[in-house]
Amino acid sequence: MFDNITKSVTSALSKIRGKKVITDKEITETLLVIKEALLSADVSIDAADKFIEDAKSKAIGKELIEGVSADSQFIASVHDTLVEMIGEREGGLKLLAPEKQTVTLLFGLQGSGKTTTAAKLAKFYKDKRRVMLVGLDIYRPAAMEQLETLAKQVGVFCYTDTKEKKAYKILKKAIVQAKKEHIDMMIVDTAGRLEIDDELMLELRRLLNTVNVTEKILVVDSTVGQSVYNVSKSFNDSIGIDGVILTKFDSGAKGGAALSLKYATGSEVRFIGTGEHIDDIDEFDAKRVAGQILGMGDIVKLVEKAKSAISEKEAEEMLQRVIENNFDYNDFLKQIDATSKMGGITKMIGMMPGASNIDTSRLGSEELKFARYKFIIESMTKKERLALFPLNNSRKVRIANGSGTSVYEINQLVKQFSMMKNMMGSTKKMNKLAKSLENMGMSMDDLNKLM
Ligand SMILES: Nc1nc2c(ncn2[C@@H]2O[C@H](COP(=O)(O)OP(=O)(O)OP(=O)(O)O)[C@@H](O)[C@H]2O)c(=O)[nH]1
Ligand SMILES: [Mg+2]
Repeated sequence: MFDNITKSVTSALSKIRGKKVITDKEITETLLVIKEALLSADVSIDAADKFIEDAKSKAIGKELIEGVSADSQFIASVHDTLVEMIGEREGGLKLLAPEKQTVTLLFGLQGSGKTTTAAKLAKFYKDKRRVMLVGLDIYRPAAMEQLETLAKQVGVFCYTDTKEKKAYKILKKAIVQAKKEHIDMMIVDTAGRLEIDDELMLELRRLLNTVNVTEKILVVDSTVGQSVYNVSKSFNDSIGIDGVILTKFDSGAKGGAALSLKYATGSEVRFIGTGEHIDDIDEFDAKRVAGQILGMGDIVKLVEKAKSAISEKEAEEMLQRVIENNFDYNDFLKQIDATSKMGGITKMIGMMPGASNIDTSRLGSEELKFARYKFIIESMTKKERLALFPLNNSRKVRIANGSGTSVYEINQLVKQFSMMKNMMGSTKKMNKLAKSLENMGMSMDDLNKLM
């Protein structure tokens, strides 16, 4: 979805790759190319200007950190500035402890995708929370039916009332029902209007006065270009918004709205709708998006990690996860990160249970492959990284585009990941892993406790 920006940015960055010293002129030139790319993706001019100013002040005249190359450091500072512009908050809705009920109010203009998004969110959270959808579109009985149908499809509770003519009364009754059903997450769909008018705002305010709303989330059609900012500002001025969901990212949006919404309105993007299907929703993670734009994974983490070895705590956690057979892509990523710190791939392969039969003469290319795997995993969503479901083709294509790799490489990664998971799962091999961890400085006592 940020393909064009990524293309221009990576080609600008390639000019400074591998340089020992980057001059101020080179910094300025590179940043100007990035600014152009942002503008052509519909990022607001103000945000693009601020980006240049901030990135310059971070990069020009700064001393180099020892042991980290000049180009990595510059890219890391560009990444930081991008994240500041896009948003620092993690995506997703605010969740309270289970059984503490949250009420998320969705609102927005007509046809922006509120009802569809409500159902997508229900599906997204239904494994973690007991979800109820609530329909408050009192103007169109068909809208309530639409929600009921979607709720059935997803398999969550749904509360609607086609006879009641006051939205806040329906909401009140829904709350009572939700208590009975021990619902801990209510997602409330409201009626849309062609334009922002007093009547709509009055109705929303009435709802806000009726119940304790956890978050007010605006749903905006991203294909309207720069008007995204106006719509968001109007709603924010009138009732205050906690976050935004941008829909229809699949229908030709250039991405700029997602990148500068926070700068323009102070509200952060939480999710992006990427199609009409119930699964077409992605949590919006600013750091991941920034990495994507720079054509690489999370470079900042890369720089940080280059400075610190894998901690004992991490090793311990990883072991525990292997014992519980929860090994996921995050752990795989940590393993890859740990390679460089533990004396390269040869040593790590020696430490991997059951991996001793790998042909070590091909290690050079293995090293490269692992670097690419890292980019792939960093382009996955949080949910995908948990490896709870197989990646379908459209996900693979998205990840391949985001990480500058190919579906073929993703398939290879999936294969290797499954192999590693299996190897690690067997208890016989566990002892070997325990030994390796001991080599890393964990005491046998710690291991015994864990095992
Ligand atoms: N391509 C695409 N279509 C979407 C997306 N989200 C919603 N839609 C479509 O947009 C249209 C309107 O969606 P609704 O969910 O009914 O919108 P709404 O905001 O509830 O509309 P009103 O209740 O009339 O105000 C439907 O045809 C949806 O399928 C998206 O992310 N991508
Ligand atoms: Mg609707």
